[in-house]
Amino acid sequence: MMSVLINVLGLLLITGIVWWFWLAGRKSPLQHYQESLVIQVKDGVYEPDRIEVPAGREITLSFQREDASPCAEYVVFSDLEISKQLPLNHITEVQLPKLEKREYPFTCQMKMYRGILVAS
Ligand SMILES: [Cu+2]
Repeated sequence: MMSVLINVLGLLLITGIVWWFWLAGRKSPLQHYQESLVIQVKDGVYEPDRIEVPAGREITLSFQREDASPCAEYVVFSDLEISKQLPLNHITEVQLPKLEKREYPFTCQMKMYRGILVAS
């Protein structure tokens, strides 16, 4: 009887893990860039975290950090060598240079927060 219970629990655990990774691997919808867009930084995610931006012209992204943990303190565009400090509960603008038509990841300094710019 006990072993049946343990098997059921094991099965539930595996299902839970698979479910978790399926959710984690799911892509959020692509958000079109507009100047009024403000990217929220909270609960471990950028919202939105996939943004379609125009290639070939300079744009400004706005970040609003609501996560007090040091993890969220910087946003880093490693391919562009841009790193910007985000004061808490504040909207911070990040100027980007002209982009090529490709994807540019942006993360926190520890890469827990992850987002992607799709320049097209
Ligand atoms: Cu972090």
